Amino acid sequence: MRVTILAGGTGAARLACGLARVLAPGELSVITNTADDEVMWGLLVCPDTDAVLYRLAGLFNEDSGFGVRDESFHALEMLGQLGEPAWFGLGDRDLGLHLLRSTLRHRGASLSQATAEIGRRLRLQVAVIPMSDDPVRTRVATDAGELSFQEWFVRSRCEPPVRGLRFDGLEQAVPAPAAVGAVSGADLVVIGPSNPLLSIDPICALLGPHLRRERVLAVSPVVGGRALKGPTVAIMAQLGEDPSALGVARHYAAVAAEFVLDVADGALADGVSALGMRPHVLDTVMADAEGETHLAGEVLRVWQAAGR
Ligand code: FO1
Repeated sequence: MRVTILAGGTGAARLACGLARVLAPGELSVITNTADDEVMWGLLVCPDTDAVLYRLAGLFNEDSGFGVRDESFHALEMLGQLGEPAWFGLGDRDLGLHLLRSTLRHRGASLSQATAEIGRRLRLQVAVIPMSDDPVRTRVATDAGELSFQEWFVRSRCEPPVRGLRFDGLEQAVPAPAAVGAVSGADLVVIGPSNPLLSIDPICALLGPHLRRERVLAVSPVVGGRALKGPTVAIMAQLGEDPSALGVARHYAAVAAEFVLDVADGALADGVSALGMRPHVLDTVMADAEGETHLAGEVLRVWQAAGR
C-alpha cells in the first residue's frame, strides 16, 4: 500500500517514523515543507527535511528537538569568536550533512536529487522528498517588520505576534517531480499533524492540484485546544483561525475527506462531519516510538475500514 505523508515539524516527522515501521520498504514517501529552509553561512539548512531524515535514520536529537544527537557546536563557537551572530544552533555533525548537500548541488543535483542521495547514503527505505526544487521562504510579518521564519522561530523565540505570513517564491515555484509522483501514485495521502498555516499550506499550494480529496486523510496537530509542539495554536489564533481541532478540519475540508482528531476532542466529531469530512477519533498523542507506531497503525486501519 503506497502512502505519502505531507510533513513539516515534529508531529508529522514522528508519524512518518511510525508509518515507516508499519509499511513495507518502499511503500512510504514523505514530502517535506521547505519554506522554513534558510541559507546560513552559504549552506542551505532544511530543518523540516533534515528532521525527517535524522528521525528515520535514528540520528535525531530528541533532547534539543532538532539536529543530530551527541552533537557539538565547535564550528558555531568559532563563528561566534569571529564576530558572527550565533543564535542559530548549527551543530558540527549537522554541518557535515549541509556540506554534502551543498557539494551535491554544486555538482548539479537538484534539491530533491541531493536529498534522495543523502537518504540513500543513510540507508533509508523511505523516499524523503522536498516539496519543490525551487526556493520558497516563509516571511513572518510582525509589528517590527518582516522576519525570516528562523529569525522569528529561533532568534525571536516565536514571541512577536504574527500579523501575516507569506511564502516568497511560491508563485514561481513548481513541485518537485518526485513529489508529484509520490502524491499521484499514492493509495493514501496523509496530511501529518503539522502546523496547517506554516507547514502544510505551502505544500498544498504546490501539490494541491495532484491531491484527490477522497484519498486524503488529515491528522489534527491540535489536541484539546493545544498544539503538542510548536506555535500552531498561537499562529492560528493570531491569524484569525479557530485554533481547535475543528478549526483545523475546516482548514482542510476542501482537500481531505477523512479527518483524525484526538480522543480529547471527541465532542467535535459531529462538527467535522458537518464539514463533509469523515471524523476518526483516535489517541493521537505520540509519547514515544510505540506511540508513533500505534497511531500509524490506527491511521491505516481507519483508512482501510473507510473502504475508499
Ligand atoms: N530550533 C531552535 O529552537 N533553536 C535552534 O538553535 C535551532 C537550530 C537548528 C539547526 C538546524 C535545524 O535543522 C533546525 C534547527 N532548529 C532550531 C529547529 C528549526 O528552527 C525548526 O525545527 C523548524 O524550522 C520548524 O519546524
